[in-house]
Amino acid sequence: MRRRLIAALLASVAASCGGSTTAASPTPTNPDLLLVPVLTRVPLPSAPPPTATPSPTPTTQSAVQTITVNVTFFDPKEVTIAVGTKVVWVTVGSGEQTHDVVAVDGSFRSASPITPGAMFSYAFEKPGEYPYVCSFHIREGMTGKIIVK
Ligand SMILES: [Cu+2]
Repeated sequence: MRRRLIAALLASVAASCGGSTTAASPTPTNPDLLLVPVLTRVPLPSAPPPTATPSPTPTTQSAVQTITVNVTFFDPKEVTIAVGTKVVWVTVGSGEQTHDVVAVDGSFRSASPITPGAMFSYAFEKPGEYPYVCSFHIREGMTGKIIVK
């Protein structure tokens, strides 16, 4: 009887003291982590200010007019340009299509056909109206007109 009481007391003492040594200490904090400076890129005072890249002054009216040579049509079909404007016909689509650009009055004429992916250009120096066709697709209505003013 007495031995049992002592054993019970010892057991309760051991339970109350043992196994709880680590819970009392707070989680360690590294003070250095809180003091790490945040590195940012600050431009040096002596650095020259960013220079504006020289760019050509935008012109209100482009001196180049592009016309797309599409499946069976020119896009845009009709354009009005200023004297001196260069018109560039650019072929698009598959290489199986053949096109050319032929002025009705004979004032300009591209290679026939234009190499697929290639382009043809002509500068219009005289005012007037210049209807033109694609000789391969004239039956499909593949015509256009340049109005030079
Ligand atoms: Cu054509």
